Amino acid sequence: MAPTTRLTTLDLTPALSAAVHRTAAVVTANPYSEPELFVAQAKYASGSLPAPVRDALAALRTHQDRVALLIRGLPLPWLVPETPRVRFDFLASQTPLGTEGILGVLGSAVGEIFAYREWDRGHLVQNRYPIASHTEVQASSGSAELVLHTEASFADVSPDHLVLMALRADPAGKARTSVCDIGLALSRLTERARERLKRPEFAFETDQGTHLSGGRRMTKPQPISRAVQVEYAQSLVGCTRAACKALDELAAAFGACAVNIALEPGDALVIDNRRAVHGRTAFTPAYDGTDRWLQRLLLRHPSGDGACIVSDSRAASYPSSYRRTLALPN
Ligand SMILES: O=C(O)CCC(=O)C(=O)O
Ligand SMILES: [Fe+2]
Repeated sequence: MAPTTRLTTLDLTPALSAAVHRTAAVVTANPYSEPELFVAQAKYASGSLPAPVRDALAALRTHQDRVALLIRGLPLPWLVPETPRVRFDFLASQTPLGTEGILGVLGSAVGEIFAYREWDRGHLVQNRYPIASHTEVQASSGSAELVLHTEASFADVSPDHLVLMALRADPAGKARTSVCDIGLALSRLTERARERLKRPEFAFETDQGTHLSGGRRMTKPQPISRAVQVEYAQSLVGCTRAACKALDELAAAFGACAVNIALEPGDALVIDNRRAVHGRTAFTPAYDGTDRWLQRLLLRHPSGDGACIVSDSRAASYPSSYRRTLALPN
């Protein structure tokens, strides 16, 4: 059987979980309204994370053969409120749940926290749960299969890592987060397909596209595989027949090598976005306050400019129907 993606797991003992709780308690700033202060506090506090947690996060950052780390047993509040039914940034007030500091300290041990201004009104912590009008959309607020992708593929600034922390699991147990080691998948391809992925022959189909290929409007064709990183989304289209074939081979290799994880409350999955693709299986939300709820944090290498809110350079090329459904700003 083909090897599958290797996931490192760190199960926190009650003592370690309590130590993470004490570390995160230093982060008192509201990430939804005081982003700079939140980042500064999280960075300062992360230095006090217990050694096993700090070491596991550092190993993910530096070891080329590790693409994802699952930390289990994080300290969640006793009471998580009902899962909202509308976008978090549309709620009358964005009161922190008390879990944001945990994400902040874990994330700061891996990279620099940032968010996109066009998404969630620039919230540094993104609350993701199913929303009825997004059912079929390729977004983490949808519930149809969320196909494999690297986060923010082909954006000028894309995350080096991301953290997905579960506040509430899918009560029906169907939703699973998929992760696949890109290097492992590439090693299964023919040399011809691997070489083809380095050519600028891959684009997204969109009515806002500036390029035409086979009569279709597309974004500017790009290589999937670059010197230091691979960027991918299952919705990419090949602009030549050979490119389509290479994409098919890659999708099959991802399918063979991916692992699926049912995130439980208190689990945080830290993913290396340069070395792994991720997605989510389909599930059936109830929209009754009990649905699955994740909080997400995006991280990048120290940027030098210190900005924690950046622009999503892809925003103008999203299909108009996608922008309408997700109510993205113009
Ligand atoms: O819901 C999940 O498990 C994954 C969602 C996702 O891809 C994301 O939030 O970036
Ligand atoms: Fe994602």
